[in-house]
Amino acid sequence: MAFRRQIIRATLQNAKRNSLAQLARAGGRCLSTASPSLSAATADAPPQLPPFDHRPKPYKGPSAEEVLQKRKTYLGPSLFYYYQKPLNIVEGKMQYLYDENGKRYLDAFAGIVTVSAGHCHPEILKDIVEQSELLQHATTIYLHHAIADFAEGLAEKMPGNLKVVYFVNSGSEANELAMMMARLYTGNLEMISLRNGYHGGSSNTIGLTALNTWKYPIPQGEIHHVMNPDPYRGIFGSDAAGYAKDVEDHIAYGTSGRVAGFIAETIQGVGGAVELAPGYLKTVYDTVRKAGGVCIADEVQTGFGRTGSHYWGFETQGVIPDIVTMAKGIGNGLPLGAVVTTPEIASVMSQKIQFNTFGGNPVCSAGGLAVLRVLDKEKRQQHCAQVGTHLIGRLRDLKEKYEIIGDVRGRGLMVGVELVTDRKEKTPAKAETAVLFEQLRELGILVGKGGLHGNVFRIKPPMCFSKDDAVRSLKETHRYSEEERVLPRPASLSLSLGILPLTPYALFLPHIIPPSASESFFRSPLNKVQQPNNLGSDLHSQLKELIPEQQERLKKIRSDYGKVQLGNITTDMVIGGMRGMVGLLWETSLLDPEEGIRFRGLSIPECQKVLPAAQPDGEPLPEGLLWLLLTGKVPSKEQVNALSKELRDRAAVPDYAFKAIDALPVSAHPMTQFTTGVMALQVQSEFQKAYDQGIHKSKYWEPTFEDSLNLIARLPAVAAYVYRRIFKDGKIIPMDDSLDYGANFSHMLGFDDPKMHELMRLYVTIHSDHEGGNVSAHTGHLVASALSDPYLSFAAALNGLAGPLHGLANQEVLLWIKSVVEECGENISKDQLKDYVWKTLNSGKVVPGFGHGVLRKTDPRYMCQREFALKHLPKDPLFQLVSKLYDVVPPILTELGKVKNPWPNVDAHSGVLLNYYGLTEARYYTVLFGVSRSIGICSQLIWDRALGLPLERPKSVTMEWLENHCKKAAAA
Ligand code: NMX
Repeated sequence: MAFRRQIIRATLQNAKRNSLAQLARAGGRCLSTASPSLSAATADAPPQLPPFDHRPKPYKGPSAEEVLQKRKTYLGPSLFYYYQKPLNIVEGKMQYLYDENGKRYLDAFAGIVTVSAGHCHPEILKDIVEQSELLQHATTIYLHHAIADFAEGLAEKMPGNLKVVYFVNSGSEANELAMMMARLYTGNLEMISLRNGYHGGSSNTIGLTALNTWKYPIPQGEIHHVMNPDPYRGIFGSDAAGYAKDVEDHIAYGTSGRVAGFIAETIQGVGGAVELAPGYLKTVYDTVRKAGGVCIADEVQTGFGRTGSHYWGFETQGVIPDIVTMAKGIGNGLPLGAVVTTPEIASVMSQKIQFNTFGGNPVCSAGGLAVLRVLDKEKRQQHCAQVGTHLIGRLRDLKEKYEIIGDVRGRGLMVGVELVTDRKEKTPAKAETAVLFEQLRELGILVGKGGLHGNVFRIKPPMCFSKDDAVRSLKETHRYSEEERVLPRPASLSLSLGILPLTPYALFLPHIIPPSASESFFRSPLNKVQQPNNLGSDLHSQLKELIPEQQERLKKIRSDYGKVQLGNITTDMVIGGMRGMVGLLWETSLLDPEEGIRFRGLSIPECQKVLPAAQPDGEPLPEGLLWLLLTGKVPSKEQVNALSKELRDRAAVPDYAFKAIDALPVSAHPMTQFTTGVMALQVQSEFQKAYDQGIHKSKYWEPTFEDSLNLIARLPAVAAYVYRRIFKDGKIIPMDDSLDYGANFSHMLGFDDPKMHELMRLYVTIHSDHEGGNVSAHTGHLVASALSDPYLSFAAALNGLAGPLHGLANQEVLLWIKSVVEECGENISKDQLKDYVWKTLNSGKVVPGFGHGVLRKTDPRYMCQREFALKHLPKDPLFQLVSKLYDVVPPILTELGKVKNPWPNVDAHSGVLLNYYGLTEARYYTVLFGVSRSIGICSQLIWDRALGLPLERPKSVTMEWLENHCKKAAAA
């Protein structure tokens, strides 16, 4: 509450300051009684826009408010607008825009990088008007010179054999067509695009786009998103080789080996002006072509000289694509797009009729040709180089001065300025960006915003933007920085003034983010989970704040959508283990068949990036993941450290739990011993105690929280006891108070190699949760729904985990691999391996570690373990064998014809890593899995209680019932 009050106070102060400053400007008066920052603002009169010889026409149309109302009534709710108070732009001239009151704005975003030559450029207008007066439309079923002239003009601008032009109406359409060409030409289906790329929002191109804020949950097609070669945020920095290798690996492991094509922007537009690591496209184009694919350059934003150094963006990477797509700047505002390719690729399109009603219509073609001519005549490419170099240089100077500027990048007039709250962690300064964005508008400067977090200013003005304009926009940014309204000089100063935490981000955000997208924005992982975490420093108080709003949310979903159908249940589903049936609420994670698991919206690589680690660039700490699963927020390092300590403080295991284990024969399976220990811990259940004392149901979550944290804290000691009892003569190693959860677990097991500590952190993190339908999670949830306490529920879950088709596969894989080595030696050839796989299958067994009930791609948990192995044990013979299996097994399983996912799952890799560091006893592995799983199952259990989820009780039917029902349905 106090925080909200602070936000409102800060907003009001800002608003007051702004309006006073405006008053002062309007009246030219000096407000001598103003606050120090206000007097600074007024004394230093704002620099004016450079003089410009144009008078806007008097505007007689409806007001901004009326337009907005009409838009809301008659246009789709997904339309969004910039600024808290949307701008009614009614006229444009070159690099300037005018609002309904005749106020002039410097346009540094060009109608989203579309107005290339300048708003209403007279020469272009003249050609458009002349053509419109003669003929607007007839289509290509008749001849017209405009389309042919324009195609010729465009082809002349292209290098190599890129000579055949197709005209369409937009960038999305261009990319649709390019993708279709790639598939038809190569005969392959799978496309590769870059994460953080944007290629359109139509139902096919949405699959190519790789920014969740723009993607509706519809089928995305055969598309793979590879690592973004982002020099600022990417894990390999500017080293293109690492990212290029990812493409090679992705083709080798994630596709059939043959692909249709690869598409990339050369400077990502919507993604925040991210320039690809130098040399990247060269290597990747080679790789893709070797895999049978074609290379597509998306020049929708980078083309036509905007980058300054070159006419086309791809030329900055020294490559010639097979297909080039373009739109936006090509028409200077006309709805126009094009695809240019080689005659050979184009020939595949002639097998059917390919036609576009408006593509290349006379008006657009005349306008497009005029754009080409004007850009050349006015030497706009050279101009972009000069002005852009100056602008980027000056912005880099600012970066030296202001901590908050994390990165200045781009080329020519395609510039990005990324704001971060701290340079080391590169935490997106979303709130600060939003505030500065509003204030720049107040000053008459319109920039764009981009990047997944909306923390990158996109400066991509009409190409006639002058040096004066550049200076002016810099001055404003700088002046406001100096006034400490938004960007106080060193960021630490702003923190000490308390300004950054007070930014009215929450108040601005809904106006900046698309209203319909805003929901997905709030759900979108990095935006949501990285919001400042101001709720309190411990988990319990965070939950206390979060629970009421989530209870309300669930209530609303039920009342608003309670009757909405989520799919049809078929007989197949009833008999087939309920596959594909949506029937459980599970908040902590969601599994996408193609993409793998997301923890509270974050993929595994994203978690590796944003969750606090014990070492620089190290693996995430499982405590951080627990925090994330419980609160939906990424914790700070301090919060994670506090949680580590809290778990250590809760970790004492009562002696009778060990005695219960000791009552079993040492030969009992480790999972049996482990579950026995967990059952013994139940004696201390706080939930059971509170229930016996008649606790009110609204308070159930609190003792559940206590039990869950105690259980998670105590499991490593119980699990380590089982290990040491069975395999190390019962010599117990006590906990080390200086270590975090994962490292301590490794230590108590007897492994103190720092790399094993890292492995354990990774292992626990990735095994923690896998949405709710898997056997262990589902069992825990089901048992808990009867109000069994967390110990009873989790013990039940462990019993499910101990099945060979589920968690026991952890042990089965290594035992199977060892049996391969025993029979055929370590240097087994692929042919021998194939024979061994067939032998396993023919003996009626499954190949452990391959296949999945939901996933339809290689498990990302497998991939991150593979990356760990490549980093730390690339030469290990068993790892080499696992790699070989990746080549050998999937084709065989595919050949069986019934396996839905022939690719490896998490279990295919974990044993080899553990074995390498000395944890060789495969029979024990599922216990490690069990410890990890407690984090996900208990987190959800706390929410089950907080949300008051009911007893789970699906309807079952008999075969007779099914027969009767289906017969009746068929007759009807
Ligand atoms: N080896 C041989 N046959 C397989 C395999 C495999 N790895 N995977 C699936 N099949 C068979 C499966 O047994 C079934 O055959 P049938 O119709 O004769 O009963 C058929 O292919 C169709 O199965 P799917 O629908 O593809 O898979 P399902 O959802 O039934 O099962 C698993 C998923 C994971 C149980 C299955 O793939 C499997 O048994 N894999 C090996 C064991 C394993 O690695 N388990 C760990 C899972 C880890 N994880 O879930 O993350």
